[in-house]
Amino acid sequence: MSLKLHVFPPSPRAFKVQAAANHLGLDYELCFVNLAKGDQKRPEHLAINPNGKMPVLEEDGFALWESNAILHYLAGKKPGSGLLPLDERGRADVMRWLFWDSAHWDAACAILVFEHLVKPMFGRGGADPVEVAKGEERFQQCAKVLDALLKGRKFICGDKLTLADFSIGASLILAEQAKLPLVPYAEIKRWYAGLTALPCWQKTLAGIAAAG
Ligand SMILES: N[C@@H](CCC(=O)N[C@@H](CS)C(=O)NCC(=O)O)C(=O)O
Repeated sequence: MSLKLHVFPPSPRAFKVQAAANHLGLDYELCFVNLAKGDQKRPEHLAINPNGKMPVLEEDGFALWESNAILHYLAGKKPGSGLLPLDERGRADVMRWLFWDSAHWDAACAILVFEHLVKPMFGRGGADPVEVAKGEERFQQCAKVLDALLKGRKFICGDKLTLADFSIGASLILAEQAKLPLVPYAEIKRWYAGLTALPCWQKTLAGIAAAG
């Protein structure tokens, strides 16, 4: 199989690329990057991502890192799927949300994932209250924008599922463990419930559970 996804499955950034590939019906080989064992810093991994991070897509000598760039590449394999609209404004709208994810949403969620989940999991001490407060403030700023946008909408870019939903929805797979302060955001919870009902979402979650 020529398409490979190098992932640590429990991570939202790994989840989004697998869920999108599953939705698109693409065949891929899952290459497990064990972050707990430092696989991401081994020479063979640094050769495909000098940042020493996952996810990484590899295909016929082409290596691509950054989860949102990977989503874009995957959608390009099935141009009719609608995940990346063909009209210029539709595409730009999706790209806007992918950039927003990288710059703001993922960045805010990552602080809380690190403090509440990664630290206890890897024995790196207790949560730092200053970091938690910073993460919660940034999360709330983003969540207000997203919640307001989602009023009267099924998906982030309108009636149709796009890459934006995979990119932004993925962080919520850890909402409980990372203590993301979602309680006031009814629209986000409604939208996310819709994503969790998608067969690709279920399949990807099942894969994480099976990987232990
Ligand atoms: N912006 C990157 C972030 C990638 C990233 O930070 N991955 C983390 C796990 S979610 C990682 O591999 N960390 C391992 C390390 O830093 O040693 C993306 O979206 O792909």
